[in-house]
Amino acid sequence: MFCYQCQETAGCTGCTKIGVCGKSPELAGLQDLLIYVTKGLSQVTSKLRAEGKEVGKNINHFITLNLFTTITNANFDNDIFYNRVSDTLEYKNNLIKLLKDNEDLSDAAVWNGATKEEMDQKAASKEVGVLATANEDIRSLRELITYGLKGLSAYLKHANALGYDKEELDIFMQSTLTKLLDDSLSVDDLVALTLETGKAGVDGMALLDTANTTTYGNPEITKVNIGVGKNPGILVSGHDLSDIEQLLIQTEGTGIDVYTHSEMLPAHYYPQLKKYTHLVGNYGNAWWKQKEEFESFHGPILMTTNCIVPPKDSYKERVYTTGAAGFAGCKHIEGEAGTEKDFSAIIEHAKRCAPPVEIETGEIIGGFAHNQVFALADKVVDAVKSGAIKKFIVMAGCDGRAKSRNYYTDFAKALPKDTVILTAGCAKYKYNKLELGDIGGIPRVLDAGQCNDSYSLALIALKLKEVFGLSDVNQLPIIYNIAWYEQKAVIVLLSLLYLGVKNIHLGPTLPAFLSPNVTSVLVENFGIAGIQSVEEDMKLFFDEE
Ligand code: FSO
Ligand code: SF4
Repeated sequence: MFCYQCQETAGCTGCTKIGVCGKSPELAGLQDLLIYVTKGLSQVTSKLRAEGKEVGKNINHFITLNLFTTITNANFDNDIFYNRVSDTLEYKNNLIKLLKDNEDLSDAAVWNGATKEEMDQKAASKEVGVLATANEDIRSLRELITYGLKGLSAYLKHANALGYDKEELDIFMQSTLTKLLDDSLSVDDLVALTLETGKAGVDGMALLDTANTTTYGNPEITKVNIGVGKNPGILVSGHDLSDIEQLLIQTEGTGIDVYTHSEMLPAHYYPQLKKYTHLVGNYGNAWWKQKEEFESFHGPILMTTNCIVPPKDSYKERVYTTGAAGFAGCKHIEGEAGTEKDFSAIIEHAKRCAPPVEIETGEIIGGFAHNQVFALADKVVDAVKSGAIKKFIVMAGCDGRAKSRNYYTDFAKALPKDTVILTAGCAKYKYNKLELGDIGGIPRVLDAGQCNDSYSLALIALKLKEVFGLSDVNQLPIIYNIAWYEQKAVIVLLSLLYLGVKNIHLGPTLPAFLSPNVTSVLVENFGIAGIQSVEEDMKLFFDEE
């Protein structure tokens, strides 16, 4: 196996024996094969479109889900991948029959395998997988784009689940996957395609933002309880708001409480979700602490997306998955995007469980997405003008297991008191319980929501640029110090680059999939940099004053 798609990749170079995430070599091969045949299917859909033929929404959603399923920590169930490869081949073969011209299709589009053995053999062949591209710069850019598309697929899937589609994005995704099979594309072509992927990222996050806010209202300032109640509970993790809504509806009046976990915390900020009185709080922290926290929760846990940590036997039978998430041996709740799911098995399970053990008490505050911040704009602008707020620090992104990530807690603590952190994603758990205080009533940690709500942070920056009459977003007093872990953070990064944001600091380490030459391109054109010690970075960011 060879996988280097996430920040925790072995030795900061690549997982080759087993994934640090728990992914086996067999599973890694199947994920590579799924990406390969999805590129093949995309070549066929792109050719069909070029011939003026329609491609159904079901195919677009299927391709989106294929990509999402291969994101870090989303799905650990080999059988799901055998099935998805097999379904991909079936769709593709049916669509090939509709092509007028089926000459010059790539191996990815013409290969077929009917049995698990054939799939395993193909997965291990030299055509499939990251190392199939020999040139390290071409490989680096192909993977950067692939991971960006994986991140985009997650956001599109959530929008699709709420009935929102934007066909141009599906067309872009599929034509780009096809281009990744094209050996005639140069480094320059792929750099350009990387920025186009960033544009699609902005559009994808905008689509999801519209889907979320139209369906559930605009996030508003909300205090979220981090203690527990006396009833048995169901813990909902991941990012899919339509899943938690359906569960909230189905648990109403049952005496079961619903808690959010990790990236589901922002569900509390939406008027149409916070209205449920049995949505009682947020339990625990970021994804990587789940082994201890799922143990003490006592009730069933619903994983709606990543990040799954392979569960311990002691609580595995309480873990349920749905959507793109999966784990062999855990019950999967079926249901296509946009359909009603039946959560009765989880609800019945919860009734047999003890209430959660309280692991902390108090409240955290959030809900500072664009609409809420715009409502406070006068206050924020006054604070900047009066000098009460000197700088904003965008610390969006992900949390993770690496000890080096304590940097972000220490960094937040060391920040001057006249600074405000803008955050989104699970990175916030490194500092959202520190009680950093407020500046004239504006909390020093403004949480916009999930990682895709980084879109809100970009809108806020653009609004500030407008209010202060600046010509360039980089003239704002904003520092970008982003923590990444998996592929959704990659599309957020590409989106920020597309929006023209410069000098982003990325940590705790730079991606292993960036070759030295590709890193140089990013450094020269965008001023991308890593992080140093907290002390050095404090000097770097604040010493000029
Ligand atoms: Fe975190 Fe996991 Fe939201 Fe990611 S829970 S790490 S970037 O899936 O998507 O922030
Ligand atoms: Fe390794 Fe990350 Fe790939 Fe898992 S997803 S195998 S930890 S690089």
